[in-house]
Amino acid sequence: MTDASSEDLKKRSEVERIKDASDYLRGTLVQSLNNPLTGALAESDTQLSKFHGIYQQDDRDLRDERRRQKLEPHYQFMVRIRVPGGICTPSQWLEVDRIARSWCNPAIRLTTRQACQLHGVLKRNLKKTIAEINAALLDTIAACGDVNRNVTCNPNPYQSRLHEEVYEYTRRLSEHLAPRTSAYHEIWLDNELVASSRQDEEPIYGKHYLPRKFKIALAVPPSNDVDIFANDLGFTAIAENERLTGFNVSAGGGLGMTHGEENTYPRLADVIGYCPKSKTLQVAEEIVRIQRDYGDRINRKHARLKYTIDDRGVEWFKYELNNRLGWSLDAPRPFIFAHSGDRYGWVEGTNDTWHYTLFIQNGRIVDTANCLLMTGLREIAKVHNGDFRLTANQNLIIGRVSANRKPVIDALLDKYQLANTLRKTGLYLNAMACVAFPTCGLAMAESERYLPSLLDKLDIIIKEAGLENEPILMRMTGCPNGCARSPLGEIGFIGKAPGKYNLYLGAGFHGQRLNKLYRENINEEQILAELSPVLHRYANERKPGERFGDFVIKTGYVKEVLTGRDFHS
Ligand code: SRM
Ligand code: SF4
Repeated sequence: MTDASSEDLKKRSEVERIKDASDYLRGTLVQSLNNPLTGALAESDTQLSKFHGIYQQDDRDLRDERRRQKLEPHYQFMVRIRVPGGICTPSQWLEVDRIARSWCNPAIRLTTRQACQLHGVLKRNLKKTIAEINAALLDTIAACGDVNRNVTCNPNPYQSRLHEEVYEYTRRLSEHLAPRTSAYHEIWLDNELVASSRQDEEPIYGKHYLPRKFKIALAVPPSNDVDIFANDLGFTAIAENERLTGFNVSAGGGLGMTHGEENTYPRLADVIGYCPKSKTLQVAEEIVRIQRDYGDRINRKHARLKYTIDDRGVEWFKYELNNRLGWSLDAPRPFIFAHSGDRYGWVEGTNDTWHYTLFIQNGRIVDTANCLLMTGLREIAKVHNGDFRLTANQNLIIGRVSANRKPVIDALLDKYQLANTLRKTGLYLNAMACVAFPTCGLAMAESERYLPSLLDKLDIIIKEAGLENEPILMRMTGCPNGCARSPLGEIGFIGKAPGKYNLYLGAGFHGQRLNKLYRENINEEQILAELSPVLHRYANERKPGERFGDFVIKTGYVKEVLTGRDFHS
């Protein structure tokens, strides 16, 4: 339960004690920001700043050199901007672009949850960065921390009407579950009006918030590009005659684990029932409350909803939920997911509008000697009057382009050579890597900086095998936290140490099955040697339409994973 006696609190994790003493997420953040003697925050504030969307990091490439020079680490901050459902306006894009070039590393990082991150913000620039983000009518509160995070929703421009309805629920869920404390406005926006009407109540979360992060996704079948089953809570849209009637509810997904600790594992959510759309917020709120009351507050490695459900059972969970709702979820309705990737290039939507999906390698928007991606997108934003849609595969959709504006966008895509990537293989276009080095403090191996060169080598094998057009889902992460959803890759890599990865095979093409460990702790040479025969055999022996993930199970390379608890067995 969330209220804790001081005896209880002693048993709980350190983060629980920090939350308890934080006065609704205020802590000593103001003092930390004003301390000129260090580029860092006080340690307890580094936990609280996450709830405000801010991670303290240091440049890991510089760590050794700074240590040698007896300097403190090169502290800097990552700021995560919430973009519910991934939709923002061109003027918001221009603002984020400007802020990135003013106060951060001049790059925007699109994330696997349709948010965007700015890296390299120095402590002295944090306040203006956050204030300017808010001035653009975006925010960072609850982008991280033990609360509900950015709510994702597949952008599905080719099903615009249904998507619009589902997007509306995405927005409402995001607002409904946002923290109510006025700490954010007081600290970052100097909002005196808010300070005088200080808000200290958290009607949904209570003063200890949740035991751990909480994630919600909404999906519009047949697309599962949000990987709905990787979320604590999922709402799969059920429609009749293209109008939304309600949602199938899924609960208990999460992908993180710790190497060598088999009681931590990735788990896919169970579909537990159907709710009419009018009840969506109530269902979400009660599930959040169950997790608030029953989630593990002692061991943070065991604190996600997936463990609450596995420990007590799905039937207990359904009973508890129905009890709290005062009515029961219906039986789940039939639905079919067909894919979890993005559709590149132009797609026609409704009302004479068009949408262009652009491949962004690993979500990194930056100008390089070879490609002025950031500049090109800025120029597009200046003339675009539709929207931008961030996908959960780290790509970008230039959305709602009118037919007469299409040639203008085409000309800019051409000028900045942004569409060149469409000539890449199906493996290339379906690969994702998490951030990892140099900013992520938890990285054990390279990911974003390494995947492109590995892909160039794998592409040679892919072309030899004649698999250029075969979409194969490949995911790489620099550690087992799974930020690029590596346990859902038909080919998954999880970093173990510099240059060494575990290789997993056999996830489902539309996000319906976890993969399984195939080889442990291997280097690049071994990766290529291991994958080459499997890919060639797939090319020669697959049945029409057979997916790589299914093939490697059928041919015995790995066993099928049926539940999270099976993952390590
Ligand atoms: Fe993540 C922690 C980056 C999506 C599971 N994640 C981190 C941190 C903040 C590292 C840290 O705690 O110090 C990473 C910051 C790196 C950096 O330098 O920017 C980080 N996670 C990311 C992003 C940016 C990866 C990307 O390449 O796009 C994604 C941001 C999403 C967003 O906008 O909110 C991101 N993280 C995910 C996902 C995928 C998803 O949600 O669909 C997962 C797996 C699903 C899940 O939550 O189980 C994920 N991140 C984690 C975990 C493991 C959580 C667990 O339950 O075990 C951690 C570590 C933690 O929380 O202790 C983590
Ligand atoms: Fe960092 Fe690990 Fe997440 Fe990659 S998977 S961003 S290395 S926490």
